[in-house]
Amino acid sequence: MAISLPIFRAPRLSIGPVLLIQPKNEYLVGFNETVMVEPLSLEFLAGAVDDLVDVSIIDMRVDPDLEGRLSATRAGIVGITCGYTADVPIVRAAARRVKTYNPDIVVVVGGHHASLSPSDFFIPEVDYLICGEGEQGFRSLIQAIAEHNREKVKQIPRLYYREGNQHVLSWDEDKHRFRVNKAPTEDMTERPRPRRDLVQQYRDNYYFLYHKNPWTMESARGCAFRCNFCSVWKFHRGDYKTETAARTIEEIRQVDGKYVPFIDDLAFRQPAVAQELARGLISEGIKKRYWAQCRASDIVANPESFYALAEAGLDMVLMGIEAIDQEALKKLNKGSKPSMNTDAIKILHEAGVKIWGALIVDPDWKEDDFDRLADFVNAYNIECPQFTILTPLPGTDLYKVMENKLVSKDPRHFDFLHTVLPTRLPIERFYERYAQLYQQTGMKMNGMLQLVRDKIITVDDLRSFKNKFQELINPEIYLKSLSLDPIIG
Ligand code: B12
Ligand code: SF4
Repeated sequence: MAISLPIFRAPRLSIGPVLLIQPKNEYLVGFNETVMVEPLSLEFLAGAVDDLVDVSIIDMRVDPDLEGRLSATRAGIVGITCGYTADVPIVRAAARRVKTYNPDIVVVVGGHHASLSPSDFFIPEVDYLICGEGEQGFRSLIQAIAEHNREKVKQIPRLYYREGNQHVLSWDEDKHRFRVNKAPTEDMTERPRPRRDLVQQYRDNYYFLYHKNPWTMESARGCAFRCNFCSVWKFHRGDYKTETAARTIEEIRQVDGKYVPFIDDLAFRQPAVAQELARGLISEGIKKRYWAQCRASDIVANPESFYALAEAGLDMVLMGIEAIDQEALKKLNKGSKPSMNTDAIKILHEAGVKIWGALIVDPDWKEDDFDRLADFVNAYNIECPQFTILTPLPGTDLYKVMENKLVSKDPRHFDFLHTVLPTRLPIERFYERYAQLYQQTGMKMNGMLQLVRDKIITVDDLRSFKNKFQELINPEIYLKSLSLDPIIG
């Protein structure tokens, strides 16, 4: 007879349940139309506290009824995520809605943008803000709140607490030493499991390009590089860490969907781990398709990893090509060369992996710069080009250099699809050329038709993606941003 062992859990705390909020950004165009995936950050946070309190997630991109959920869950604490700069006004608005509903609910904010620009949330409706990775800090905060222990709150590092009208930083280390790990680390492998079940009711609404019902995966945090436009290494303070292939395989085995995007900023950098992952997926007969963000330098240095991963199901790689000439790459401190990018493209194509090429459009461009970029994308048959406008993000090195040139500090413009810097071409012409880039290169429909033939996606999936994509090729959409209504509050 099987004996069931008792499960020892920390005693549950006597505070109201926690509701974690993914807000909805309705401004402008954004890439929301082409990708909307589960709020993995909130799933990890939920996994970090679910032995202490009841916890649930509302994804307002699908269910806008915040007050209904506050009432149904009787939440005593809410956590709101702010990953994108463009989300600042909606996060503030969500905090206000919570406090209007019930001023006693404790409001905590965190996330990528919030960590790099905390003062955006120094408003009376935000009680606490946690910078950096959230699992440990959020757990400690909930424990401290349950114990009504203000001193304990102040011991939590990189936390802002509200004192009257002021937000005060608890404490921070004097100087952080970079930790770029070459092998999996314990804190990654032992971090809580994401509570994917908490977004089950929203699953059918998530999409990744033309793939329905994607399940996202995380196997690394941070980045080993120092691009000057990028906020990732700033958020992670220069660290890079990974989990074991075994844990990743275990998680992949458990997810239901067929398409699995890895959200790591720098995936498959450690060849031994990448190859163990590929071998494991193959030997276990796990048949899914994967998407990941990888560096050209890693692809060129370890092509065998990518051949193995392709065999295991790697479908598409987002590669930060960024620029097509050496001078521009140097200006961005990208640490790569044009020949490295084109070599990596060839390796991936030989392996049968499609390329999502991330390319930066400089507002300072002349007409022929746009032509050259379109020619490059077509010449190298980049299946899924992504053109983002050079944007000095708060917290980056580029921001420090460019701050005095910004033509807008409206956070809604910081979505990489609108320029916040002056354009050399007249603004209408700039957006016309920008939108044309998508028309001139587009998504390679041949590849997509093959997916239909292979029954990986349906004709309807393809049609709905094409309709959403139309927004990106309409310059009027970008020009609308010039006359946004002011933000209230
Ligand atoms: C996966 C990803 C995507 C995916 C999906 C994103 C999504 N969730 O919808 C895709 C590919 C679609 C995407 C697209 C874009 N993305 Co993106 N993306 C990411 C990426 C790589 C990982 C996000 C993630 O899931 N991380 C894993 C989780 C576990 O980490 P986390 O979110 O940081 O959460 C932790 C902490 O922040 C904290 N935390 C988070 N929320 C909260 C809340 C509370 C209360 C607390 C206490 C703590 C806390 O705890 C969590 C666990 O430790 C980030 C980079 C990054 N490292 O964050 C960029 C990033 C968020 N994306 C960015 C951008 C700009 C975009 C794009 C505009 C274009 C582009 N450059 O790629 C588009 C637009 C998307 C859109 N919706 O309009 C920027 C945002 C910059 C900014 N300041 O606005 C980032 C930071 C990358 C970068 N530097 O370019 N993206
Ligand atoms: S752009 Fe990519 S490679 Fe460069 S620092 Fe950011 S995450 Fe790392």
